Amino acid sequence: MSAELLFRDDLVKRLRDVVRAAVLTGAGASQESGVRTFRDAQVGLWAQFRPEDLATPEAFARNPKRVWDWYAERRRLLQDVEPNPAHWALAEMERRIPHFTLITQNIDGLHQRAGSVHVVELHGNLHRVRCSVCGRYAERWDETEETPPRCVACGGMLRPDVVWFGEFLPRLEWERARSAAETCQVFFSIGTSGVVEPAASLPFIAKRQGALIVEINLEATPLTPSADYSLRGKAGEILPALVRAVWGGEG
Ligand code: BV8
Ligand code: ZN
Repeated sequence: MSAELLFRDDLVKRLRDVVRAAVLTGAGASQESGVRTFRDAQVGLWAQFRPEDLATPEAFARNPKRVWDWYAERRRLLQDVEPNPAHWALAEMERRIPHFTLITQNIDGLHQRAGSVHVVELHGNLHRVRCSVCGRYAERWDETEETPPRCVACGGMLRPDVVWFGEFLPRLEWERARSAAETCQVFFSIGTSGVVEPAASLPFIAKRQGALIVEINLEATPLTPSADYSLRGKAGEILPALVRAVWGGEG
């Protein structure tokens, strides 16, 4: 761990007084847990595909087995994965800030495993599936030789309960995310390249109503020029240090 990170006094003071905060996380928040980000090239069997070519309804219609097997592989890889200090620090922030909404683009469920309670999963959850015909949800299903497995209610093919490119976001989640962006005093954008819409527009909605924008990311993004503070580095190092600087105790 490098020397204790120093934060601008005005940032620390603003955060100490904050009552309403919203956070948007992307794949970079899970990267230190060992979960590949979308910017990382696909590896092994999947090297010949781009996520955008697998995470679409067309890909599933064309080759449901290949898409199901890709998500099954990502689910299997998650079995050996633990939340990292970024997830723990965000769970601590939720306990410290009276009105705190954590919006995530990630589908790995790691925020909940680290103790975050109010999590808005904009793009769904890899551990949940639903029937592609009757829409019935399932948290458990029988793995069969044939993949994708079939719905017990109607025999339709099961699919991951995630939002694919070209699909609408779940309305309730989007409404909760947008409302948090519209009412927060501080908006954090953490570990996201800020490319995918409509999630990428959330920090700009917050900025328009006067929220303070804090970005934590390894690289510059389209949001960087608009951020009040752009903290360049690893979320798993910056967030715990920030929590300690603002609230003391275990970050
Ligand atoms: C929709 C679930 C309405 C699936 C995902 C043309 C122009 C503009 C928009 C569009 C367009 N064509 C289509 C669109 C819309 C499209 C879109 O935005 N496309 C992009 C590619 C241009 N959006 C949609 O389709 C959305 N739906 O618009 O509905 C509609 C309906 C019908 C027709 C038209 C419109 C649905 C989008 C949801 C897609 N599903 N995930 C799955 O996971 O398999 S998106 C998926 O990719 C993630 O959820 C995430 O959102 C995105 C990846 O982004 P990031 O999370 O940011 O990850 P990334 O790797 O990119 O970046 C990581 C960052 O972290 C990097 O900057 C890195 O430097 C940093 N980092 C790395 N390590 C660390 C770190 N930072 C800190 N610490 C570290 N340790
Ligand atoms: Zn069904």
